[in-house]
Amino acid sequence: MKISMTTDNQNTQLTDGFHLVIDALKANDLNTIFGLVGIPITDLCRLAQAEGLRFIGFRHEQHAGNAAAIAGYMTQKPGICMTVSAPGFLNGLTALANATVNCFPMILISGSSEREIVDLQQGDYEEMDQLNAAKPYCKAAYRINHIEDIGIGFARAIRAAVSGRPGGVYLDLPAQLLAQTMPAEEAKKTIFKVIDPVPRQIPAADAVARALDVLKGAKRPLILLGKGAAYAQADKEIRDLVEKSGIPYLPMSMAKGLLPDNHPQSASAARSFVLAEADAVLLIGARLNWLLAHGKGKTWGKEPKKFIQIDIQANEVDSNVQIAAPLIGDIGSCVGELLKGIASVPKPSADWINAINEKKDKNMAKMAETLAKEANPMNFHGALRVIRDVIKKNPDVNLVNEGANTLDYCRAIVDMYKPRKRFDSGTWGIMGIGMGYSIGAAVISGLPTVAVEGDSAFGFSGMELETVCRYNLPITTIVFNNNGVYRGTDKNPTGGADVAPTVFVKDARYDKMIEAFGGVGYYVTTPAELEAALTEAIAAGKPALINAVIDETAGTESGRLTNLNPSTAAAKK
Ligand code: ADP
Ligand code: TZD
Repeated sequence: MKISMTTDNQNTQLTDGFHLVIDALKANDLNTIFGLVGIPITDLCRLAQAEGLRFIGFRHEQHAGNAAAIAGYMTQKPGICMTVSAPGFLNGLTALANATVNCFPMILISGSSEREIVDLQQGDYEEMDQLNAAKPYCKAAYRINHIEDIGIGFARAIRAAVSGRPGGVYLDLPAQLLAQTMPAEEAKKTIFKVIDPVPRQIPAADAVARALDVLKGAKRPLILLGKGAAYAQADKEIRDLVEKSGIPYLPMSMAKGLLPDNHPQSASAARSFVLAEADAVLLIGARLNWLLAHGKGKTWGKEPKKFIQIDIQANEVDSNVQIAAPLIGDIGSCVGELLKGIASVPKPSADWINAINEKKDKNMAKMAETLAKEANPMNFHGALRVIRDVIKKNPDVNLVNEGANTLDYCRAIVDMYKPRKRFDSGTWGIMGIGMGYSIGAAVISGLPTVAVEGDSAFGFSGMELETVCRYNLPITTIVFNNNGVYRGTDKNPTGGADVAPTVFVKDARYDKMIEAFGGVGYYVTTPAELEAALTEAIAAGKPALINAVIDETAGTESGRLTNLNPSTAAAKK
């Protein structure tokens, strides 16, 4: 602990809130802060850097928050985002809410104004009741009012973020707290490392037996891996369970690569078939939300399914349909227990496996044909074919992905080979995670990162290119430029001067944006040019942006989610 001052009339050495906040972070190995400075946290950020923490400064708090969230997902430690009061806090709150919805652990730490003035609404600089504003959008929200509570306050925030179902935590630091002082020796005793912040949660033996019974009775079993399974870092246990059981599996988007996508048991290429035909489904860290059609309806076929659900959150069970065998605990422990009994489960029948393989072969041949077509101008498939090939040669690359068509096609076409390498719009289908997730992933892993971005999606966080360049991060952003949201062809039906709601400036030169900050820009119009640029950019390990010109007629409205658009009678005319 750094001693900051002494009192006048005695020799007691004092410390202050600034130092103790840094000490609490350091004691818990929270060594990276993603943030944006201003009153009252500027000195806190300076001091953090001086004390050896890494401070990554952003241009907008939402992206700092997204970087913290993805850092949390990658490390199982809460990612730290630091902001100023009211507007800075609110900018960060979107990221905190998104982290919570996605079950990523993070702590949003915001400075706040004078409580007395805020509570009487007397009009302080950046006045806001942040604690109450945060509460509905995160897992827990705390304020530390007294310097001697800083250690405990951080312990509560850390535990709330990472234990049980991970999520976002808000921590309010009033400006006054930072300036409070106390004797340094006493202060030392208040700061500590949280013991066992993610305790193992072992499932009950009868629940394990019930799950095994469902598997034993299944004729057409399926394993569904969600991003909870990727988060859990139980990679070996999960792989063993899949391989020893012989059960085909489907990875959800961010679980791609948990087992390599070219694994023979992957049923990705027969997704619709297995969801409709399976009679028993083992969910591992995946919720039956909209991304899985709520576990019912046409997607899930005619026959009723028996679900086994492994999750840490007991009340997730039965959220949409009845779960035959809930298995509550941490994924590592639950899968470990299932493994002990898996030898007693008969292998899936040859009929089931053959039917899946037949479907896979057919669908893969069809996809190969589509991908092989040389469309001019370049379309999504042509561009993604070469990205798929480059990622295959560089399996350590982190892949960030958002957009509509850009997201849906990329998820389907680009294979992943290692766990926790794919980061995307996730549970909310949010746009704007691109640069934040890329910066977080690159900073945490030190590895090359490629962001595959729709041109609309990119716009939400585009200014963070400056951040990418400032920290000289190995991030290559590929903008799929089709001149608009979904596509660039809509017309204003009135013939007026304003373009249609979905349309952008034609042939915008996003590649010039990164040049303004010293990065390398590429302008490509063919798959061959894209492949060359991407290969070069990854090898260089420096900030780059590839403006990939895509046929503006190629996209469909909302990508694969066209059916979620409410339609008006007028639109049907
Ligand atoms: P996907 O979008 O990939 O389907 P979801 O985000 O819907 O995945 O589901 C993730 C689930 O994983 C959540 O219900 C969460 O509670 C659960 N989860 C996260 N970490 C763990 C863990 N360590 N052990 C058990 N369950 C976990
Ligand atoms: N705002 C936020 C925060 N999230 C959203 N999901 C949207 C708006 C709505 N939206 C989508 O769902 S996808 C998308 C928007 C604006 C962008 C699609 O256009 P794109 O991708 O250029 O990024 P494609 O590949 O051209 O379709």
